Amino acid sequence: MNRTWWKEAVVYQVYWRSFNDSNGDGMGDLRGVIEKLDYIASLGVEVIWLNPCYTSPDIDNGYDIADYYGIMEKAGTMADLDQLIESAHARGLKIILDLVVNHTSNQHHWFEESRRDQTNDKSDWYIWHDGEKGTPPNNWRSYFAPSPWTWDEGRQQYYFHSFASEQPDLNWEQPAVRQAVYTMMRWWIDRGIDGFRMDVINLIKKRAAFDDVEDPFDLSYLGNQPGVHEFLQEMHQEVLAGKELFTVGEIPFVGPEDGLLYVSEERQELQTLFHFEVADDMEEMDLLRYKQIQKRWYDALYPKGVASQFLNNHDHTRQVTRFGSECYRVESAKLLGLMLHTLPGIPYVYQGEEIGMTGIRFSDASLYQDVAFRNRYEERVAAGEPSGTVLSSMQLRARDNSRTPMQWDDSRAGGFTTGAPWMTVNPNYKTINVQAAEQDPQSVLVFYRELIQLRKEHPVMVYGVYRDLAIQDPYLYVYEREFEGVTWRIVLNVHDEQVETTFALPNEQLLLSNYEESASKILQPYEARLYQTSR
Ligand code: ISL
Repeated sequence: MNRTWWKEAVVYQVYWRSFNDSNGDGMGDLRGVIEKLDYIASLGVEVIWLNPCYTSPDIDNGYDIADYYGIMEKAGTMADLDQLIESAHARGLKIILDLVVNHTSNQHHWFEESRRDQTNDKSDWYIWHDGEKGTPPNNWRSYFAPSPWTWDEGRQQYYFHSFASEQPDLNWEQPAVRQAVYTMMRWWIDRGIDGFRMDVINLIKKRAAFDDVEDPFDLSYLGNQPGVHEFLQEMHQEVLAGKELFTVGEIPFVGPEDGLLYVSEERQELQTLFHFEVADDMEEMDLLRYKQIQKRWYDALYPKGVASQFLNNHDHTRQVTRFGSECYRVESAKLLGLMLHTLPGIPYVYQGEEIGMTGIRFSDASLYQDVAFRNRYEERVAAGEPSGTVLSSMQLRARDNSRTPMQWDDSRAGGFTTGAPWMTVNPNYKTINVQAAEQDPQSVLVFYRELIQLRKEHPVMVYGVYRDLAIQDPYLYVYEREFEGVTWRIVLNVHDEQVETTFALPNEQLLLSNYEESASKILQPYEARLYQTSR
């Protein structure tokens, strides 16, 4: 595998609306991100992934774009974004933007034109289907709605949407749509951005026929269809080839063999991907399964392509709460960080993860703002399920878990805003916040900085071959990485009780651990150790 800057990078994800509010309106904004660039740079990361800030009615927090060339008022102005890019570059940070081109907002002028009648220039820019009002063309579901079909009175037809009805899917079969997307991508590259995080990019190709399916709740019919690679290769040729960019595709419904087709270096599509075998499919930590997933992806991808490592983002509950332990918050936050940064692949840090922020359970359903939550909650309650049961069954995985504001200090609203925060601040901001973490040498934040620094100094962390040493062990995750004569051994007790092990190496060089005393053969709950065993 050849050495390249982006393989060595750590990506920091900024969900700007919950990051830092510069003008007191209660919502984070681009100027707020600029104010915190020194903080982001202090982590040692190389790349910022900025969630969508384009003009949008904001039904799905910016993933419903009405103008790809404009900036949402809540976020700021184009001048702010230009300044953000420039100020990031001045600090050696790169910026990638979300590319959301599976769908637009229903307020995009393309859709407004397309829905006018069946003969206009953009009539086939979206996916229209004949049918009878009240009887959708098939039995599919969408991610966010009981049916992916919405009836349009003007056209007297249904249109297709993989997400909410306000997010109609573009018709990628129409070459003019593809060209419009490529033109827009080039425009952003010329503006100075360093790449794209491509939203559900393998959904752009639809099934050849919209036939009924046996299990509508298994949404895999929405993505990864034959022909998707032709689109991505074309996009690569038209936009990406020969440029120093970083591209990561959000690719649901793929296993490792298919995954390789998207990221194999010789195929020239994307550089890396997010798959969902963990975030979507593994409810809570199941270590045996997690190890298998890591092994299968490593075996399939390396050395031809590069994986991504993440356990949370703006869609997925904070990792301490879901995959670690709030009782061992600091220990498990460090363990999960150490694991993600030493497994093969590019590590992503979602804002607040670096201080061990936790998820939240709202006791009242009305406090959840996410369209996915609201639509599903209402559907289930309307179907007769008791509201309390619905609420409690949805709390752990609700996307708003990760969308509460960043906790900067212990002042009102966690220092996020001087106004009324758009979303409830987690009350634990009094103790879990950046300011407190900066003053505590044992904090998760200090640990993350050490972890990220190690990556800069040790190519084994990026390029080392991966070997699982105890794949059958239900509590311990023990693996080695080896590169050019250097071997690292990572020993993790992914468990809330002590475990005795022969994998602990008292005489070896300990590079990092999350307990002060780590010479023993007994591993404490969520203890994590990183040894260098040979060089
Ligand atoms: O949110 C999920 C599960 O809780 C995911 O399955 C998610 O819906 C899916 O991964 C697609 O996510 C992306 O596209 C959506 C947007 O709402 C998400 O925020 C984005 O990350 C539609 O654009």
